Amino acid sequence: RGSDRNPNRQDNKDKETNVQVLLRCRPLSDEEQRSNVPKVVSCNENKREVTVMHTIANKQVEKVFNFDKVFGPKSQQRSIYDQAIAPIVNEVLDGFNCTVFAYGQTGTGKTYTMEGGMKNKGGDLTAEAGVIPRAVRQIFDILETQNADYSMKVTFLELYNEEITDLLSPEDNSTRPIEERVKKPVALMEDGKGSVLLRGLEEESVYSVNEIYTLLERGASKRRTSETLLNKRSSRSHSVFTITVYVKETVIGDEELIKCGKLNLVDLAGSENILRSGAREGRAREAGEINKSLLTLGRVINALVEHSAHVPYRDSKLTRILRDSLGGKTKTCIIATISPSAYCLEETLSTLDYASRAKNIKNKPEANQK
Ligand code: ADP
Ligand code: ZZD
Repeated sequence: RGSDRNPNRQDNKDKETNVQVLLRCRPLSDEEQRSNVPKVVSCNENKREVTVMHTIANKQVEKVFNFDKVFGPKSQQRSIYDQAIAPIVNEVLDGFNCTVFAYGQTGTGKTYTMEGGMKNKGGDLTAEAGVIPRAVRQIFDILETQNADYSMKVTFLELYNEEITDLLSPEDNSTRPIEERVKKPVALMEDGKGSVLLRGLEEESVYSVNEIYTLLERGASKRRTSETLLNKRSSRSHSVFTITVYVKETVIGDEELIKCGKLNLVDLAGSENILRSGAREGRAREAGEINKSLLTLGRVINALVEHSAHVPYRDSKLTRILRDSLGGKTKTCIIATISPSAYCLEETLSTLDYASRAKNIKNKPEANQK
């Protein structure tokens, strides 16, 4: 039970770093522009400030939020990556574990930010490519330039209704009905040293960018298959792409050291699922609508921010898998995504509050040793 205690309480204050929280506001879509949807959000990137205009009892009220970085509706995939994510990837290659979460209402650009739009032809990145393909590219570029002796493994999973699906497991060919094909449950277990183990999850060793892109394609296609089976699955599921890099270091003498760093890239379920699941218990629970992992993530954040003695990591699969990213030794960044539309006001304010609270989480990043 001792392991459920908040590790952040007293010691090692000097090594603590706050979780970095970035805010990205998407542009109005063409259709929203055509129908003159009113905007209530304005972003000031230089002041790292987001202002939301709303009306309370016929009075115009402005609410201002500050973040570590703010990316307005015109921000490009490349600039977010270069400014916010590239430094994180460098840390991974220095032997740190790092996690990037995308949090926000469905339709605000979580998947666009983490994965991006269309696939690129022939391995070149398009302007639409998101964090995952760019991170993969940067990792290979750096290791190749350094002429490093390295190896790499990737996993890609989806968590839906507290069930883990392996997005990389080889498709067993169409002899079985489609609903049986996508199922291959992965078990979450403890390894005895306090870390979790995902039994049955395919860990693919990869040697080139194109090899990873082929795996991403497999993952994206498996996800599409399961989406057609379960209506709206994507907005209710979390996906976690993990890349682990091992770099061989030759040290003075002939001792061999292996530096290991892990990067988790997490596309969370739509945040509107929390509000809804709180409101409709009972029937919603049976329908699998209560997003236990998303609810628990919020509770874990609250417990950490309030320095509670008990942090409920064990209450959901997501928080068990990503425990070290919240109050642990991992460097963590949250990208909160919002829409500028007046019709999303309530959700936008809720996302901004949530993201502001998360700024107060402290981690104690520590490089891995092997
Ligand atoms: P979510 O994953 O949060 O549900 P999506 O990533 O699917 O949202 O984005 C919803 C739609 O908005 C998609 O069509 C996507 O291409 C578009 N979109 C999102 N963010 C941006 C952006 N920053 N610039 C241009 N289009 C965007
Ligand atoms: N967002 C797209 C996938 C989707 O929802 O299908 S974009 C990127 C990260 C993880 C999985 C897929 C991808 C994606 C892609 C698109 C089409 C086929 C395979 C993979 C992608 C985008 C740019 C470069 C590499 C991969």
